[in-house]
Amino acid sequence: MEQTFVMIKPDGVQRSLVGEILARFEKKGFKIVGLKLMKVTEELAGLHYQEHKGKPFYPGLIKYITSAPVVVMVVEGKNAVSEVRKINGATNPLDAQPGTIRGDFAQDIGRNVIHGSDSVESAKREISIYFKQDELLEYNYAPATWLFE
Ligand code: DAT
Ligand code: MG
Repeated sequence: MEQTFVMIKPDGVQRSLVGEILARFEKKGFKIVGLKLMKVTEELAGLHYQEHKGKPFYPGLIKYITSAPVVVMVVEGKNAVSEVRKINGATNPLDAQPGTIRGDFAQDIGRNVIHGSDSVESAKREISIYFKQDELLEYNYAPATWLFE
């Protein structure tokens, strides 16, 4: 099973979308392996978005992501990385299909509500930025019997 890193960004928390968004991942059958509310520091934001350093939108992105609490989680499931990105929708909400999180809840690329890792390697890197090992739980996920043949 694959794990990926997901963040409900400050706008998602402020707009009271945490329950709605969590429900989408739960209903898909993803196992939640780690989950917490936290404030992203400048240092963590710099590590997370290092690939975007120097781009015109970078300062605004850092200001946004550090502006208020976020919810971070690690979810596990079949092809979790790409499946989560499908559920999230296109980066620019204007391109995101209805039925996706960004398509349903966002309008602006600078306030696009949710983050999901773009590859298994990115997921590993991002999980290690936001979670300590003992915050990731191993447990028996009862629905698995009914999710997988
Ligand atoms: P994604 O979040 O879909 O992985 P990304 O990694 O290319 O997208 O960019 C990270 C975040 O940066 C994205 O969620 C929103 C912001 N961003 C990206 N491109 C942008 C742009 N052209 N203008 C403003 N913000 C942008
Ligand atoms: Mg990205």
